[in-house]
Amino acid sequence: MLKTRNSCTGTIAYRCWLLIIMALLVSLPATLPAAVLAHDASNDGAYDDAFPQWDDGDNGGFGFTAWTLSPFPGTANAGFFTGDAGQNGTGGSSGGAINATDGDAWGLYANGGGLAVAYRGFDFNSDATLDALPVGGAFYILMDNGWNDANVGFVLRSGNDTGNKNGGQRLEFRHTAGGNYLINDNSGDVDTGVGWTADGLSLVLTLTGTDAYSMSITPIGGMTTVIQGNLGGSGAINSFALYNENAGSGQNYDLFFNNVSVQDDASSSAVPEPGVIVLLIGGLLLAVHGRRSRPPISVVAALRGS
Ligand SMILES: [Ca+2]
Ligand SMILES: [Ca+2]
Ligand SMILES: [Ca+2]
Ligand SMILES: [Ca+2]
Repeated sequence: MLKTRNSCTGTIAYRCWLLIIMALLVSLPATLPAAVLAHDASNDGAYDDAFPQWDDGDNGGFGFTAWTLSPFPGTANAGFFTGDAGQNGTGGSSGGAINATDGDAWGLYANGGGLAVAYRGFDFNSDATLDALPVGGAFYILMDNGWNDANVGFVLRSGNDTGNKNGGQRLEFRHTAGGNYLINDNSGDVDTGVGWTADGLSLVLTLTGTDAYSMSITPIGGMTTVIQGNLGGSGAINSFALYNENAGSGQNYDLFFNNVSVQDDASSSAVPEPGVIVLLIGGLLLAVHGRRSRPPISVVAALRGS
């Protein structure tokens, strides 16, 4: 009768198994923070040139395609600039917390029936083709609207249709005159319960499934509201459109954004908790101690949790 042979039998078995366990521990993935796939803010050098500073074709930061601004150059009824987000909404003294370190944010104005839309795609690897927000990943942006007689907000989209802000729409966040902030998803308009503010909002959209999202809405200095739902439309989220649709005339009606970012999934690169590792080591030692005559497959089984 043939006897099973392997390299971990005999008097050196214990030391041999310990070496295997150490090798397994070394091979555990390292702790990695969530990767920032794309980021830009109004203090980038792309927005420090001549008025209006924020220009069609600007491409500050990284991980995005260049901006398409419409209309550009701006008209009396719609356009773009950089400015102090503390100057809208309450006669010139609202919160300016979303300003970058150089004291400004991206601004959009629209009145007299005008519409200003800033389009941008995700291009994490800079190959000029759009890249998808991964499941588990998140889109971050700061928004500060002032007085509003119509609609202001942004749209997360599939494809970067620069002729229609709602083209490829998967989710829209907006403020409509006289109401709370709304999310438009596959169920239509969802009232977030968050009321108008001219002091700015921090917004995070996390893709929790191919068609599912969780959105955190935090008025600057206030409580966070979380809304969960399903996306409308179809296709990967790979672009966004910021818009001011006829909010009104004058600086009190200006709309601002800043600090737009995309991050991947923090949990996908997480390592087991220390307690889990201790249990894993303990389990392996027990398995080795009690089953030293077994072939190495028993260790693989132990790792699989059997
Ligand atoms: Ca600036
Ligand atoms: Ca510029
Ligand atoms: Ca403000
Ligand atoms: Ca790309």
